[in-house]
Amino acid sequence: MFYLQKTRKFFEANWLLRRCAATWKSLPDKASFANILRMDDKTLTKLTFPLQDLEKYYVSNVNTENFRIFNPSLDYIQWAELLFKPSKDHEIDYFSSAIRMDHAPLLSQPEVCFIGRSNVGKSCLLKALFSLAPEVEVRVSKTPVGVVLECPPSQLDAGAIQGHTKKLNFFKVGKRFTMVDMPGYGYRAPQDFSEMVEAYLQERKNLKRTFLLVDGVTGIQEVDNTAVEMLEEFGIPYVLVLTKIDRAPKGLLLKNVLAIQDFVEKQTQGCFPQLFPVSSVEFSGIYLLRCFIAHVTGNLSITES
Ligand SMILES: Nc1nc2c(ncn2[C@@H]2O[C@H](COP(=O)(O)OP(=O)(O)O)[C@@H](O)[C@H]2O)c(=O)[nH]1
Ligand SMILES: [Mg+2]
Repeated sequence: MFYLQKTRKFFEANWLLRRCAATWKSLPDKASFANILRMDDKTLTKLTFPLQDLEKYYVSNVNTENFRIFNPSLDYIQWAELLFKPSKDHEIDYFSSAIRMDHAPLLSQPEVCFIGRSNVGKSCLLKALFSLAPEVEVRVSKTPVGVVLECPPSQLDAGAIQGHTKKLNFFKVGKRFTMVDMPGYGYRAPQDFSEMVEAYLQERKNLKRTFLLVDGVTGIQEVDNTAVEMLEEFGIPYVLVLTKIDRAPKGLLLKNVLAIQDFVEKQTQGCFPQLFPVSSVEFSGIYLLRCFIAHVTGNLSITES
C-alpha cells in the first residue's frame, strides 16, 4: 500500500513536471523581453525600437512640437511585460464575444481595441502580445491553400477554421485592462460591421485607445482611409500600427512609413503622430507596444529620467 502511494506520488510529480515543461516549451523564444535583452545591441534595437532602427535611413518628418515621442527605457519595457505574464492572481484569458453592442460585457476596467481590414494581422498581433500566456485562444485567419504559412503554426488553433473574426472578442488582462479584437473591414466583412463597430467605438465609455492596423507591405489603402475618416468623425484617440514589417523590403517599408507620417501630420487630428511598426512573426515592436498599452491604460506612468 505504502509502495503504491509512493509510486502514485512519483507519477503525479512527474506529470506535473511534464506539464510545466510543455507550457514552458510552447512559449516562443522571443515571447519574453528578458531573452531579447541578452541579444547584441543591433538586434536589441531592431526588435525593441523598429522605427528608431529605420530612422537611421531617413530624416523623420514627424513634427514633435505638440507631442512627446513614446520612448521608454528598457526598464520600463521590462516592467510593462509583467502585465502580460499570467499568474494565479492575474489571469489573462479570452472573456467573451459580442455580435452586437448590447451583447458586449459590462467591464469597467480600461480597454483598448484593435481594428483594421481583414487579414491585416489583428489576431496574430494579439497572439504575439499574449505570447507569454500561450493558453489564451485567439482565433487567427485560416491560411488559404497554397499560401506559405506566415504566422507560426502554434498561433493557429482549431477555431482558425472559422476564418476571419466576425465578432468583438474580449480578452481580460487580469483586473488591469481588456483588449478587444474587432471584426475586419473590407473584403468579406460582415454586413452588420458598421453597426457593431461604429456603435462600440462611439459608446464604449472605458475605451482608452483604438489601434488601427495598416499593412506594412501595402501601406494605407482606400479601406483604411474610410476607417481613419470614421475615427476622426468620432473624435476618439487612435494610433496607427504598421503590421507584417518582416515581409516588406526595407526600401518599401521606409516609403510607407514616410507616406503614413505625412498623411497623419496633414490629414488627421486624433491620431497619435508616432507610428508603431510590428512583426508578429519576428516579434519586432511587440515589447514597445506592450509598454504603450500599459501606459495608455493607466498601468504605467513614465517619468523622464
Ligand atoms: N509575415 C507575417 N505574416 C503575418 C503577420 N501577422 C499576420 N500575418 C499573416 O496574415 C494573415 C492574416 O492574419 P490575421 O491575424 O488572422 O489577420 P486579421 O484578419 O486581421 O485578424 C495570416 O495568414 C497570418 O499568418 C506578420 O507579422 N508577419
Ligand atoms: Mg482576426
